[in-house]
Order: sequence, then C-alpha cells, then structure tokens
Amino acid sequence: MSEQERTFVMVKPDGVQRGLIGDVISRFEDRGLKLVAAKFKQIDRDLAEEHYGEHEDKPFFDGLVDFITSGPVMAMVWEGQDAVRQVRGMMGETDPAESAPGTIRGDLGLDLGRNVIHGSDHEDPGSNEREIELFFDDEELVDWERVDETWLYE
Ligand code: DAT
Ligand code: MG
Repeated sequence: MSEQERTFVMVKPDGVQRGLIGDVISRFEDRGLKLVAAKFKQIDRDLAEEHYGEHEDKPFFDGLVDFITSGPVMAMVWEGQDAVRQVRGMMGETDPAESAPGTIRGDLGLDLGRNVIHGSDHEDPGSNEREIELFFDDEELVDWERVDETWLYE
C-alpha cells in the first residue's frame, strides 16, 4: 500500500439542512476512502474565524462566517491514498456553477455561497493537518483497517 493521507471534510449547514450528509459520506465510502473521525456540531464564531482565517481580508468573509455558523455541520476526517487531492477532485470547483456533473458541488449545488462542502486544499500544503487539529483531538482519530483494504490498493 502506498502512502496514506488524511484530509478534513465538512458538510456545511446548507448540506446538513438539505439532508445531504448521507450522500456525501456514501461517495467517499464508495471511492474507498476510510472515515477516521466524525463530529456533528455547531461551530462558534471563534472557530469559524480561525478556520477561514486565510480569507479574513476578503469582502465575503463576514458573510462566510455568518453562513458557516448558521446551523450544525458534519465535520469528518477521511483517509486514503492521495486523499487531500482526490477529495478536492470529488468536490468540484469552489463555484457549483463551474463544477462538472459527477462532482459533489456540480451535482448538489448551484450557488457559490451555498456550496455544500468544505475540504482541505491540496494547493495549501499543511492545511489538512491544521484543520484536523482545529476540529479534533488526537484521541478522536481512530486507527482501523477497512476489511476491503487489500482489494483497494495494489
Ligand atoms: P474552497 O471552499 O473551494 O476551498 P475558498 O477557500 O476559496 O474555496 O473559499 C472558501 C469559501 O468561501 C467557499 O467555499 C465559498 C466562499 N467564497 C469563496 N469565494 C467567494 C466569493 N468570491 N464570493 C462569495 N463567497 C465566496
Ligand atoms: Mg479553501
């Protein structure tokens, strides 16, 4: 098996309200990624501002923080080969309108400000570790083997 990677994923409040948690989880499970942590929670403003800190100077920052704190989210950690980049590929583009059919945002969304899912960015190395640490304690990350792992990897 080649090197495994962990990535932080979050179904945003719109995805939760629209009943899309199961669909999103199914896509990652079916792909062969392994769930190693999950937490259904209401994010407070401090956590939201830290999580989206890279965007604090952008005009959409306050609206983004309002939105991400407007209802519960499903925060998760998924593990697998090249997981950060593969999950971003499955998510589609930031704007659902520019996202290909078959991607999460391309299948499930229409509007930039309601794009269903967050995933760590492979173009920002270390963002996965940083985001995982922000949302989860070490002991909440579960080490386990999927029974089909020998069939998922050469
Ligand atoms: P991504 O979520 O694809 O990593 P990002 O990190 O650039 O995208 O932005 C974080 C979120 O902020 C994004 O999911 C939706 C929102 N956003 C980004 N650009 C925006 C814009 N120009 N106007 C309004 N919201 C925006
Ligand atoms: Mg981003």
